[in-house]
Amino acid sequence: MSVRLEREEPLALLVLDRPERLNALDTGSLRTLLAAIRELAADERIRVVILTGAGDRAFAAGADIGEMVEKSPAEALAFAELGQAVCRAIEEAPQPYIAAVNGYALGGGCELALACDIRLASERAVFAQPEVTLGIPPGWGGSQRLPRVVPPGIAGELLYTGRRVGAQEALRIGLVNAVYPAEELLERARELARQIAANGPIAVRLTKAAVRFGLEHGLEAGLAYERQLFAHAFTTGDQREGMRAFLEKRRPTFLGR
Ligand code: DAK
Repeated sequence: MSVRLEREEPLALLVLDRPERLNALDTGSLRTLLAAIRELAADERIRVVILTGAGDRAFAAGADIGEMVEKSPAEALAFAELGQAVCRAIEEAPQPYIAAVNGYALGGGCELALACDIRLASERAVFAQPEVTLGIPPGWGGSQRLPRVVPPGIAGELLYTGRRVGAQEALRIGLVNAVYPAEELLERARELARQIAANGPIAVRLTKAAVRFGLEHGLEAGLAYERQLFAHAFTTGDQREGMRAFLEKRRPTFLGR
């Protein structure tokens, strides 16, 4: 099994599980991952997803170089489409995704983490887009998402050199939100996920949709979309419950409708 799906409702963990290859992503892993992301997207009981790597060495050491080496251009296109579809499915999923990066996140591994909404790192995390050192450009969105996550000049330097970035540098450039000792990483990710999951589930989904839409379509379109989603929230019981609970000085009980 190259990808494990573990349900801890209201959370789910997706674990890249091919430690003997440092969780390198081959076609089989990508297909399994895509199916799991789609399954979770349809499951309203799951409010937040944590994506991490099995073992203590890697999140994912990239696309599987052994599989890629002899690909024809047409096969390379199909492989890029599959990797991009996985990253897009994470962005389009209703749940926020937290990448818990516990070691190498190289190439496609870094690109997967970039597609997540939030990145947490262990002290051992190492990020890079080393594609140019292999004679290829990034193929799963690194050239597009890295400059949207860190300043474009920093992204350019990392993309053109393939240089590796350790956890502290990743924190400094805004590539990750926080760095924790390796043994604490998953629990810290769960804590953050539970904090998100305690909020109104519809509100969190609408907020992710608004953030993603605005990043892709610009401020004016994003604001128009935001106000529609805001108005939509007033058709839900959760809006009444959240506001009444505040006025009545009690904790809200959100039902997700
Ligand atoms: N693919 C396949 N196998 C990998 C791998 C990878 N990316 N990374 C590691 N492995 C394998 C190693 O070959 C080794 O296998 P055995 O020799 O034991 O059979 C095993 O995992 C353990 O790795 P090492 O022995 O090398 O461990 P070290 O601690 O010495 O080094 C390392 C760890 C992560 C620094 C090193 O393994 C390494 O440099 N790995 C390659 C990292 C890398 O360059 N990753 C980026 C891959 S490129 C596109 C589609 C996709 C992409 C781009 C374009 N299109 C179709 C357009 C994406 C590209 C990438 O992700």
